[in-house]
Amino acid sequence: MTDKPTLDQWQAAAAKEVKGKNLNWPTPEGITVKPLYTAEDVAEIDPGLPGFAPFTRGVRASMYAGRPWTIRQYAGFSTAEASNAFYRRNLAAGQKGLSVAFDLATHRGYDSDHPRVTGDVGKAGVAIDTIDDMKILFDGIPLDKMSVSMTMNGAVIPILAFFIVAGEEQGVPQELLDGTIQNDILKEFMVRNTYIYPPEPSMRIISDIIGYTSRHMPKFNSISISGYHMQEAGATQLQELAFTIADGREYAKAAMASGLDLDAFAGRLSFFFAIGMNFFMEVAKLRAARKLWHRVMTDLGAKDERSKMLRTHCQTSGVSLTEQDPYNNVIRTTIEAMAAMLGGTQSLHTNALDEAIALPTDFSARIARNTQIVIQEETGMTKVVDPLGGSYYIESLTQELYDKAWEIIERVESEGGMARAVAAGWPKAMIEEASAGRAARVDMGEDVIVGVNKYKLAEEDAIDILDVDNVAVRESQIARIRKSKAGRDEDKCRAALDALREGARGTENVLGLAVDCARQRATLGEISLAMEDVFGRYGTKPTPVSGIYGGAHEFDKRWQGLLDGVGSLTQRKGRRPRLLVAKMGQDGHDRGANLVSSAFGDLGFEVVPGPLFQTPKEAADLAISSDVDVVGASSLAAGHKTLIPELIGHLRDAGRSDIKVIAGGVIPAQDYQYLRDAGVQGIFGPGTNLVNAAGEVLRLLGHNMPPIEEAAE
Ligand code: MLC
Ligand code: 5AD
Repeated sequence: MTDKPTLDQWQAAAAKEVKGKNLNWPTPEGITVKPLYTAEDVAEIDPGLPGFAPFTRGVRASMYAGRPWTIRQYAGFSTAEASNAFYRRNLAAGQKGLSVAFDLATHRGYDSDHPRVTGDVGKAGVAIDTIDDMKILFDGIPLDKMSVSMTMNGAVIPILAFFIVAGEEQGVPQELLDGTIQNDILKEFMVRNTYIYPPEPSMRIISDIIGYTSRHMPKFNSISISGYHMQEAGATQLQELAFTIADGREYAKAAMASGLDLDAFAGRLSFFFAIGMNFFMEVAKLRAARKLWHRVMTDLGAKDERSKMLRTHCQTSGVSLTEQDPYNNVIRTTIEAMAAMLGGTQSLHTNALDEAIALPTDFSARIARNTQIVIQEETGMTKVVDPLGGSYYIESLTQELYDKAWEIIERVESEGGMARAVAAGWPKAMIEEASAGRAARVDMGEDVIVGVNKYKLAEEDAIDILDVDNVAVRESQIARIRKSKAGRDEDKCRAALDALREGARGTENVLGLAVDCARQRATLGEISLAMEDVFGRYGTKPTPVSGIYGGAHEFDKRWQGLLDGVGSLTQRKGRRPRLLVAKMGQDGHDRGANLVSSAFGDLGFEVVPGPLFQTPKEAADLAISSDVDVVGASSLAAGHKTLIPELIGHLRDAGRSDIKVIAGGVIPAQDYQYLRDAGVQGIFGPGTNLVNAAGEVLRLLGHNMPPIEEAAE
């Protein structure tokens, strides 16, 4: 009989196989993943049982063996009619819950007829201006049977009020409404940017909603505390985990400070995480999240076990998907969906293969939905609860993430909580640094993305995409606003809005007052404005990080070539080249804009990081007053065909056609010619290598830049 091999023997055998190469994997989370985990790694770890505290293995005893997670696809575009028809088709084909995506005008509290939103209406989601739109959105969908999630944070008061009144007018009392409102403002200030009011009144709105729903809507989840957007903005999974739990703690504390009993509302706090490509890390993240939340709620004094259960929705990662060779996205999404379910999610959205280019079509939505249906109904994977429980690697990684996240949560706590940390700006800065590091690793080929920086196709096939005619949608919305206003009692409507304004000034629950406004046919813009009169509208200036992207390229010859190019342009002009990074319309996705600002700043450009939400005229004025050489318009929310040509028109009218305009972001190839005809001189789609893009910009500015590939040799 031979002795059992020891760990030392394994170590020697492995080292011999790889000739001494270090097999440890340092992850962006600061975790050193080893090539092997054994019983020794988990000797101290007891993950417990599913359905029991601290819920590491899941919040339900039977989990998917009892009831599978909810297939809940996030969707919305164009008008309420078009979105309603899309929802009904999806439900007939096996989707189980609804999840509404609103357009950016709605998010930011503007009616479709507002001059600031001409490029945004119906584009990134559905346009909702009045209670009549909301009723059409759910036409034929019984709100006492279907659970509905609504992703809304800025205009959360009018939207929730419309939802309640839509239920009422369908014959469903609010007690029976089942669903979730995102209502998570802290991450908006950090990464998503669809806020309206300053932080303090925004936090009060959240407490008002938690108070109202805990009293009147027992089945409704009052908040969806979201890490998703942090990961999309470039956060590591550890950052996403820690800041999300810290956000949850902050909301619970704020609601308690407003006089609510913790156990009266905590059972309806819910969560939302992104699931990216680091498969095991994502599984461990969800397990660690449940354990962390149990600790946080116990510390805050929760008595009811339901209050300590972290229930979550997940969405596969948008940022992990590519425009290039987009069929690979089906594979990526399948892997991510498996991580979400093995991590024990309650509800899941799987992204469509055209994610990096446009909103889903019926075709791409079908594949995305069927990804979940196939896992649920063909694989047997749902039959066993927490099947990865007990895996040496998973248990050890869960514990490591838990410990590291707890350190960050304690730092947040010691500095006065998450609202303070967000105001101080360090979580956002940490995320932007992680994002710049990741972009540099991708651009240098260290992190592989198939079809983008390795195994590239010689030629890409165009795919059919959904294109929304925002001009037509805007016209039909304006007609409906007019009709809705014509049919209302103006005096009653004004009185309800006045009462809301007064309530906002005082301490009355603003949601209750907004429900009265909705009953009187006040529009979303009017309800938002009544509160804006009291709270004000919030704005921030972007502050791009410096040194990270450039630092990572220090020894890259191509980077050196670019630095030389910027140097000679500077000499020739007598000043450094100047770039305005412009964000127009209500599109708050600023990851791309921040990256471009950082990278060009590191190259020696003078970068003017434009404020969010500019009109084309404001962006043109800023370009002229800053005397820039080039404007880079970053567009991730489909407004490019309206906004960028308008910007060019304003520059031309001012006699400054010499200022060059380039465009970047989520711009489908189908739109390139349209933009070129409008005068755009360079277009950089998703997955653009910033080093190559910078070379093109230098050439555009008249520098005789050799092609980047040659420079690399
Ligand atoms: C579940 N149930 C069970 C069970 N499993 N009962 C017995 N045995 C089992 N095994 C019960 C639950 O207790 C619950 O009842 C009911 O079934 C429903 O299950 P659930 O697990 O609560 O699922 P669901 O209703 O889908 O709720 C999931 C959620 C919720 C709690 C995470 O908050 C949610 O749906 N969130 C979705 C958020 C979302 O879609 N966001 C999109 C963001 S997109 P009971 O009575 O206990 O409730 C975005 C992009 C962008 O943000 O930026 O624009
Ligand atoms: N319909 C479907 N998916 C959407 N997303 C955003 N808007 C919509 C919409 N209207 C998805 C994308 C994006 C994430 C924030 O949500 O996957 O990455």
